[in-house]
Amino acid sequence: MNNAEKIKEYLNDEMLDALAQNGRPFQELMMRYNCAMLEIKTKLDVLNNEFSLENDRNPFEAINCRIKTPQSIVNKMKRKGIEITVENIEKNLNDVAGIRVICSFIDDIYTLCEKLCLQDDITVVEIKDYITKPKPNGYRSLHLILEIPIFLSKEKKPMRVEVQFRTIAMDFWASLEHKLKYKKNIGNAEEISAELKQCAEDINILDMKMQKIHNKIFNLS
Ligand code: 0O2
Repeated sequence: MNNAEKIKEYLNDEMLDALAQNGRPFQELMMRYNCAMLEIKTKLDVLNNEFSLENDRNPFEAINCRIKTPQSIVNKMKRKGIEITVENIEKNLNDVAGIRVICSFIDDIYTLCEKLCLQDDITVVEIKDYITKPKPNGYRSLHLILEIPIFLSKEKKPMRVEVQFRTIAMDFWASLEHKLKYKKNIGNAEEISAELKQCAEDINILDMKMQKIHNKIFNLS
């Protein structure tokens, strides 16, 4: 089975023919996203190491990396009404390579974000601060779209990676809310959305209280 056939079998969607017929360019694009994601992940690991040594604690609870699945890429392109080609994926999607950083405290999120954005091989394409300005459903996270060059054997390519920073509590909330988004035929969806929104407010209060207690313990302002 060649690459195009493998992709076609896995994808099982007529809209994916274009990608399947372009098996090799699609694989190359995913390889480039993977390399960019590894570079940013290494930078975050370095910051985590340095911060841990200086402050005697890890600012990150977890770092998770993922490359968007072909099916999820196609769903998003369809949602945005974009023709599905390899070129259009690179041009229009910012979150094919994604890193989620889970922190204990909100202040750590902003400290680490600043340190990452100041690195001179990184270009900050966009910052969406859904912590200061939550989404109407209550979603909170700090999203960065970063561009980083990857050095291949014959060329240097700038690639985009989305980094999402959130607290443990925000992550707990987002994973439950994500289930509501993708579950079909929920009779009481409105009631659940209202409950989730209230939970998001409660979580925010909790995150701020935990930050204050932490600051008191360590005599931080
Ligand atoms: P999935 O299935 O999680 O991958 P834009 O870049 O402005 O065209 P986009 O991509 O929606 O629009 O940007 P945004 O708002 O930064 O969202 C990017 C990702 O953040 C989403 O990817 C989700 O993973 C997450 N996210 C954003 N809003 C919500 C929300 O309300 N609830 C939850 N649980 N997650 C959210 P995808 O591809 O939309 O979804």
